[in-house]
Amino acid sequence: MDKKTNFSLEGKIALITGASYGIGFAIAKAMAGAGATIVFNDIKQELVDKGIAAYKEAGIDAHGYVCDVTNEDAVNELVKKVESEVGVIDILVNNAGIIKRIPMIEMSAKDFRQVIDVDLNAPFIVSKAVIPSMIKKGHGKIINICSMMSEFGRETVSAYAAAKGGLKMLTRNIASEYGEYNIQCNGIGPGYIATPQTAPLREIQPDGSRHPFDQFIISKTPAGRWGEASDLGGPAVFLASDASDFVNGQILYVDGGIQAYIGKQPS
Ligand code: NAP
Ligand code: GCO
Repeated sequence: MDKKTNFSLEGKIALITGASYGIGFAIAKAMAGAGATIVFNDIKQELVDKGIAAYKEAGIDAHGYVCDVTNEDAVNELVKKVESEVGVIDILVNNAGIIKRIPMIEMSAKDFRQVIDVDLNAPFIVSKAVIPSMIKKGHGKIINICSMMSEFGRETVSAYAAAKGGLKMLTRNIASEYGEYNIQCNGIGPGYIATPQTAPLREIQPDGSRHPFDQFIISKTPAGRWGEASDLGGPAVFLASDASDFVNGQILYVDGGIQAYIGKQPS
């Protein structure tokens, strides 16, 4: 098999942060399907347990750990534990993330900082913790889960857009600084995906109609649908595989074409 068309992840260990459910879970499932050993973390033991059960149900023997990715000591502890119990991490997916939808002038600095902490500081902390072993091993893949808000703003998501815009540039900087060690760092920019994070934007209205934002996204997406978390699995496997060894510092948008489309005229 020519290395450049090798999409297999056999023999590779992948850490996906915040992957008990949602996009992280879907990416982990796809990577397991390509042969990777899955390691994931979540903040609460009960969620880690639920995640392990869900992976088992999917036929995956995942390794789950409790860890708050904003806590540098806890992250360093996690990486040490994983290296001794599972092995050196070949693939890191910085997936854990939160959003707070608050008009900016009503948002407290505390809330703003919390979003930046999880969505930007944590990918820095976890990447910093895994890169030294990747350098020793002679290869590594880092995939940061960015967002359309790495490119666009919208009402009420100032902290999230600032974090995801920063995450795009952190991705490019890691690519620049560590490319010489055969470490590739890229981003995936999902469009609007149906997960718990976007559930409030899809709530059925009291009159039984779709949420106005739901209708807006449908009109802006050529495929006329929200993305599913599973739509991100293939792109993630590609960026985690040997086949993407010369792809570095890129953000791969998986948005169903929203960014290419002016939008359907309202009927
Ligand atoms: P989600 O359903 O809210 O899941 C987020 C996950 O991150 C949860 O497992 C959560 O655990 C975990 N997490 C949050 N804070 C953490 C922390 N400090 N330490 C460890 N784990 C933490 O979100 P999602 O929709 O799957 O999104 C996953 C990623 O994709 C996020 O980075 C998000 O910004 C990004 N994204 C989502 C969309 C979308 O449309 N859904 C689009 C673009 C980008 P808890 O349940 O314990 O909080
Ligand atoms: C929002 C949504 C978005 C999506 C995603 C789009 O409130 O606009 O939550 O931010 O989560 O990031 O790519």
